[in-house]
Amino acid sequence: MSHDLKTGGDRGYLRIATEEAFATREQVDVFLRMIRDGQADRGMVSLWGFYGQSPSERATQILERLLDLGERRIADMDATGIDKAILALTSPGVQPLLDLDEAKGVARRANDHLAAACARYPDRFIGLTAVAPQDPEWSAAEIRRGARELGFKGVQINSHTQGRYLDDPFFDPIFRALVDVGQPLYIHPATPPDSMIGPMLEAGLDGAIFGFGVETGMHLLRLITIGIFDRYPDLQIMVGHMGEALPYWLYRLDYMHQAGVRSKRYERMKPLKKTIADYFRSNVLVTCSGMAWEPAVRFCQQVMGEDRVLYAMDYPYQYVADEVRAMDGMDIAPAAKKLFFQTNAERWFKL
Ligand code: 1DF
Ligand code: MN
Repeated sequence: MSHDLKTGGDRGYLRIATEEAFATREQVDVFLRMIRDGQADRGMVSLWGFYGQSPSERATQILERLLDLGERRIADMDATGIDKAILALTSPGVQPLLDLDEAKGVARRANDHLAAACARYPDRFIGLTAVAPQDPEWSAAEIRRGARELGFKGVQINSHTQGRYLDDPFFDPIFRALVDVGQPLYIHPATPPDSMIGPMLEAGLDGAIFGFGVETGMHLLRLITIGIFDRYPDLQIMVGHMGEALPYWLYRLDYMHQAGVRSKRYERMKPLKKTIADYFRSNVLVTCSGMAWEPAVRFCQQVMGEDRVLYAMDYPYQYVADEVRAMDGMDIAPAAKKLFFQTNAERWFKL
């Protein structure tokens, strides 16, 4: 496979990349300060101790690209045939910040900065709102500002917030705001919290290689099993990396969940209106970020439906032209390919 990658739809579809990251200098500087001051969790030390200050080519190239919301990013999109990028403040956003006012200020300024970039490149950039779930009421207001004033099309939360998960009723104002504005929630990975990271970190498995997926898949499962979609039937939750492994587990998840409910083994595990697999076909969307792998894409299309699997590049963490070519070359019907690259994103983000 060696075809030219062009924007403009020469293959019958536009390519809309749905998990694309940017950073602000202020955000990275706060991470580095927290690492220096001993306020960072082990995951931040591992992740941002690397990307924020390693002299390696990977870290320096990625940091430079994260900080650019201008010509360099557009040139990289042009070079790989990406028509539109759905942009979000990179993980872990502001979620580890201990000072609430600082967290809200960094998130609000990142949102304003992103909105200005989207205004400069209105047919290339689409924004997602960054929030500070440490303050759920403020986050709800920021979700409404993002949707109504900044033109953003969804919200990204980077998994746990200082060890707390979104199934905690504390975070309910965030879900009410999402349903109010009718936008999807993208649950992006973060490194696992200190309570979980130990054996992964020891083996170098805490980050994107594996820990991200374990943490984020578990997070979505916590939400499903608490009944989030019974409470909010119109809510759509997206996850990257081909569903953070959950689609492959669906059979076992449902078997064991139902066995657990029947036996009343866990107080928290209550009957749900639907099976877990059925929620994946009505309320969950997956993207192929970091997983440009045809068998996994087709498996998800088979178990979730072709309208629930979306393209993502994960720029700049995985900026690989040949992965775009591999996805172009998938042996799936032209109509399914257009859904994957273009129409599903237009539909679910209401572009
Ligand atoms: C990495 C990967 C970092 C992804 C990310 O954000 C990220 C990485 C800090 O490779 O360290 O978003 N990713 O989604 O695969
Ligand atoms: Mn990512």
